[in-house]
Amino acid sequence: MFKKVVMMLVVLSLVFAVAGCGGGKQADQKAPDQAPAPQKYTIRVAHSITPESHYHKGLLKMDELLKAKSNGRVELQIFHSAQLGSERDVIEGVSLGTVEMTLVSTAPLANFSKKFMVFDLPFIIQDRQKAFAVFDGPMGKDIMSSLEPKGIIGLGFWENGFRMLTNSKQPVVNPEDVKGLKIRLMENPVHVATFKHLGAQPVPMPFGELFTALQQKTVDGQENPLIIIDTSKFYEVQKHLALTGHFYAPAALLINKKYFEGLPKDIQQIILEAEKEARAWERNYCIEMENSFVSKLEAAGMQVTRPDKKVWQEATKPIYQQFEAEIGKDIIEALLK
Ligand code: EAX
Repeated sequence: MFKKVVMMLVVLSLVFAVAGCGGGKQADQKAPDQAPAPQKYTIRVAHSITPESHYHKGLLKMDELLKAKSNGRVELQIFHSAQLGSERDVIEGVSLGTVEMTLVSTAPLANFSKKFMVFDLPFIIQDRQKAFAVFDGPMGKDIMSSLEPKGIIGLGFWENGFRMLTNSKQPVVNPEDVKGLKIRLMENPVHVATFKHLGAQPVPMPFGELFTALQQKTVDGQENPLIIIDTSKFYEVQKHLALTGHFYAPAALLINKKYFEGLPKDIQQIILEAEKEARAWERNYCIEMENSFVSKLEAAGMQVTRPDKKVWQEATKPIYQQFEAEIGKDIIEALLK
């Protein structure tokens, strides 16, 4: 209830902010007999995870780059921890223009463009460097551009990471071990079908509700990259960690199309350059941090298992057939290559 009220207040204040200053732009302060002060641009960007997360650090980097490249004229205002709503809510917000920008997992984007679903297939991405080349190449551009009819420009694919399974009930080694477990998943049809196929009880839920659901045991487990299991303190409420890496979640940095296209060309250019550099920075940050988490999470009390990925890959293969028609065989094959 309290959260809802806070969210409504934030939304209301955003509505006034938009009404007052044209969607994040600030009006010129002209003094007589003086050249007009250069216009400033404050881009509001929302994400779901903590200020300690890779998303937040990457966005802070982008803010720094924007300021440096624009002599302080362009900056980000970052809203973390789902302050502006769930990933689905903020994607809708960017589509409508009530918030300018968001950084989200691509999984909930499947509800806006089915093309993103190809990334959600189990084990389709196992080598992230190859995946980065796909994301930054024609296939990535094509998939991102499928959001344009919704009023969204996809600026780039950042990293969320390889997803690992945690739960409070039992060690997980083989796919059978998830039978009957209530697992929170992102709101994504491929993810839900995968865990249903394995015999788990999938519970799609926004990230903002997850910690409490784990704490109150409304769900037994969840799956997320190690960096999130660590920075969101899931080790406090989950005993077992299985290094499954069953899905790879890219993240997408999205901006409202009308807002972006309404900006002066030089400002657009600065945003594109800063995004590209911040994207590379954030990907590297994730890779550099990655190796430190297993021992850190063990020290925090988690019991870690190392499942055989080949066994899981075999067990989840039928999901490819299940979604082949919807995603397109050619797209799946292109990504597998
Ligand atoms: O995008 O919902 C999730 O589990 C995501 O990994 C998280 O919100 C970051």
